[in-house]
Amino acid sequence: MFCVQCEHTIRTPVATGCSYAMGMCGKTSEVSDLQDVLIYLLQGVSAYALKARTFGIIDRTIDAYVCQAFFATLTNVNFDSDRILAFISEAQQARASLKERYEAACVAAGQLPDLATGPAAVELTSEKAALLAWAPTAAVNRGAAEVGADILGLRLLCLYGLKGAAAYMEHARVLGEQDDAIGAEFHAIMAWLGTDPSDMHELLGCAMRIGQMNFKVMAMLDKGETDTFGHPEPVQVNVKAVKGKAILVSGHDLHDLQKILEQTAGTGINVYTNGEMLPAHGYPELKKYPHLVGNYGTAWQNQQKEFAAFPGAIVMTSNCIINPDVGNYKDRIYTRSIVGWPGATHLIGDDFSAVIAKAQSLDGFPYDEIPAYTSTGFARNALMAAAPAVIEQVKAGNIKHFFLIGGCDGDKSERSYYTDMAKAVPEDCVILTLACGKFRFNTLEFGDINGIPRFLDVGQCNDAYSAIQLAIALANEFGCGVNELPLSLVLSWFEQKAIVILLTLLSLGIKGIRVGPTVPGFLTPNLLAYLQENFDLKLIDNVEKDLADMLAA
Ligand code: SF4
Ligand code: SF3
Repeated sequence: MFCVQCEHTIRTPVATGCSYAMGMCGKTSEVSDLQDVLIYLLQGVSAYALKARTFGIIDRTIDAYVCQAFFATLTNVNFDSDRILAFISEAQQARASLKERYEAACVAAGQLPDLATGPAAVELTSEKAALLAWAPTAAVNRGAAEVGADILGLRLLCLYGLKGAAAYMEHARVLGEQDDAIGAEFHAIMAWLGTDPSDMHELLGCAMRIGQMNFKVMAMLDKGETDTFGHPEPVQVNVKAVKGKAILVSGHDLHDLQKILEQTAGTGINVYTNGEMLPAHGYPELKKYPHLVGNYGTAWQNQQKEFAAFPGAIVMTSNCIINPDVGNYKDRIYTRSIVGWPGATHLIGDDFSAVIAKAQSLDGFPYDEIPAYTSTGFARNALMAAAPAVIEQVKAGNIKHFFLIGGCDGDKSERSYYTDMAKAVPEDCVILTLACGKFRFNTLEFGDINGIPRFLDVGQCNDAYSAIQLAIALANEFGCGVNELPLSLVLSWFEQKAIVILLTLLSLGIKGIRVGPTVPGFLTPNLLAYLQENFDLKLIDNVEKDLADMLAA
């Protein structure tokens, strides 16, 4: 196995990357190798999806499938080799189906089909042992010795960024949003990466192209969420337990939460959000359910302790799942969509009766805890509504600076930087946040500046789209560029959704972003130097120094 896609990757003085029997996340070498084969085959599916498009043949089911299967290979999503094997089989069928239609169209047009090579041509069995024996050919670091670490690093930057975008495409599709132009762009990039490109400039261009594509994907997802559930509104969310039977819903998929709320109405079961599901409380079509009682727990790395203590059923709608055997709750955690853990019940379709029955059979919370609150719901519309008042306060000199402190959480001790930074932000500054990194500071008291809250939770990681919209609106109002605003971005990364958001921000020309807690393992010193030179990308240092630098800028 070789995997270097997340911040947890194994780093030794001699090598970086998880390359032994198991990754730091608990992904076995078997699952990792099968995921490599899957990605390789998906690149072949994309190659044929692209060729088929030249004849106007678009298969939206296959377009969706490629993103779903690719999403299954993100960090902390699917640890079940049987499920990855099933994706591999489907990839082979999808590629064969597109190939057949493409070749038939070529015959009809009197053309010779293009010669298929690499991932488009490889013929594999569906037998696990044979796939595992062949997997080194598909390894994500294939050819590293010939091309060198910089080119490999760029290939991985593109592959992992595209993976993040595929995840958001799937989140949007679940809400009825699919765009054929974005699909074509996705397949073009995916197929091109399957050709093992080795031109530095083309790869750098590809990384920016992925960032730009993902901006459109985030806009599409924003549309799906707001069309379906309304625009988020600022709301206080109880983070303490309420007496009664309970279901906990984690991950990013609001559609699943809605179905669970519908099906639990009138049952007496209370529904809680966890992790990236917290912003759901702001959406009118979700917050209208009185039995959506609050948020339980914090970010993914605390799951084994928090889920073990949760006296109800748990649903994982997307990333991040970690080993439920630690904490002994595998019999009451349910996976959805692309998520998988061997032995955990996987639910297909919109029927959550098994989850409800499980919650009914468990004790639930024995008493009400004294409520405590966090806030969320400051997405695009709420921010825009507040913009005139914010601008007034900026012009009056009452708001001096904006900080976007957000991104993924994780368990490295260096991540206390983000809590310390939030605490150190001066009282005349506003903090925007998003994604699961916010749990480090979202129950602190930040107060307000003449009625404007100093702490604004924009939403999930993909709601970076809302933060970008606010930045553009402020820049327009002040007649400057986004880089000239008194706005500093301090981001934390863990997995591939964060990588694609970073690429999006860079592709929009946003400079001076600080990232941490560590440099991605696939970025070489040369690549880091390139990003520092061209985008003024900075690594987090110490809070005092960074804060002084940001305020001075
Ligand atoms: Fe290692 Fe992260 Fe890959 Fe897991 S996802 S194997 S921790 S690099
Ligand atoms: Fe967190 Fe996994 Fe990335 Fe959507 S839930 S941000 S780490």
